[in-house]
Amino acid sequence: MSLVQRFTQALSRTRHRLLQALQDLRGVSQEAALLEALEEGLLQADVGVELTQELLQRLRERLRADGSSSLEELLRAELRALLPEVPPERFPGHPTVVLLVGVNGFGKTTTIAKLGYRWQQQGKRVLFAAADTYRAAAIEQLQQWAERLGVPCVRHHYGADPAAVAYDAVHAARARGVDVVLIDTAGRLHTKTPLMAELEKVVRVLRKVDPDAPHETLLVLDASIGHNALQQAREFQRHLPLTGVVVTKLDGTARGGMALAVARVYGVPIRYVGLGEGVHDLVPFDPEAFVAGLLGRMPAVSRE
Ligand SMILES: Nc1nc2c(ncn2[C@@H]2O[C@H](COP(=O)(O)OP(=O)(O)OP(=O)(O)O)[C@@H](O)[C@H]2O)c(=O)[nH]1
Ligand SMILES: [Mg+2]
Repeated sequence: MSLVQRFTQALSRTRHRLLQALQDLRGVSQEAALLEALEEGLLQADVGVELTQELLQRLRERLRADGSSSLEELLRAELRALLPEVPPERFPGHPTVVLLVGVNGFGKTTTIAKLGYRWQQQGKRVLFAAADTYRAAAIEQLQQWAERLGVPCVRHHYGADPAAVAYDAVHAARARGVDVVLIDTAGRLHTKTPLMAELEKVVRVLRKVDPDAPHETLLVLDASIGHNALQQAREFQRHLPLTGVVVTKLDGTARGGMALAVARVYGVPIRYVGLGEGVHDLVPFDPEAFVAGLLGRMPAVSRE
């Protein structure tokens, strides 16, 4: 399946919501009615109030300035312009250290398995670090993925300092000639030990081993929570040097429009997208394919 097909499939429910209002308008051709329907659709698809208003404002201006392009063409261009280019994967470290952070249940551990599989397929030697020492069964969950993939997994006991696990993992990786270390972290936001302080310490300790580590800090966001996920995860951005976002569970949700606001909120691009629970279900984010999947073949609407 091509990337466009995968995005088209994953975004079918979101697309349905976005286009429903326009579909209902078939035959109506007043610009105001079209824009109103589009506004409704964007809100339904969880693009968010702020960004929806901004998009509509820009569309109005462009419709005024450009008499020949269709609404669909202008909308495609505006949506595409919201999504920054995705930087290529790079592995500058020895080992390259990738830290995954995010609210609990959003998909960090599963994403580690998927990324581990992806990079293994590219011939890289991968190691997992079980630095979620907090949630019951978190270590076993990562260990199970590691066993399935045949990847070494550095683990301590529950309650251990996550920074110590990260530190040991990088040393073990060096000793074994591993290319990439993927660090799993806890996701709870409200407990006695502040998670952000704990994660900041992980970063500090990693930098003692390699001043450039972590080479990637990926924030994991759950698309099915929709726009709320952006608010819930804002703390991570304040405390950590994010380099990208992974949007999980895009499959099956009708809230995929939230992805459009991600770069705006965090100032970093979406790097990967999760489209299912298996190790194959991760694709690099592709702005063109995303917009193509989001809009599909829009119902024909005339401007006249
Ligand atoms: N459908 C679907 N399910 C996913 C995806 N990514 C993760 N999941 C599921 O979401 C659930 C939570 O995933 P985890 O990887 O355990 O999430 P986590 O962020 O590590 O959670 P904590 O360890 O509790 O902080 C699991 O049941 C996963 O199978 C995805 O892209 N699509
Ligand atoms: Mg986890």
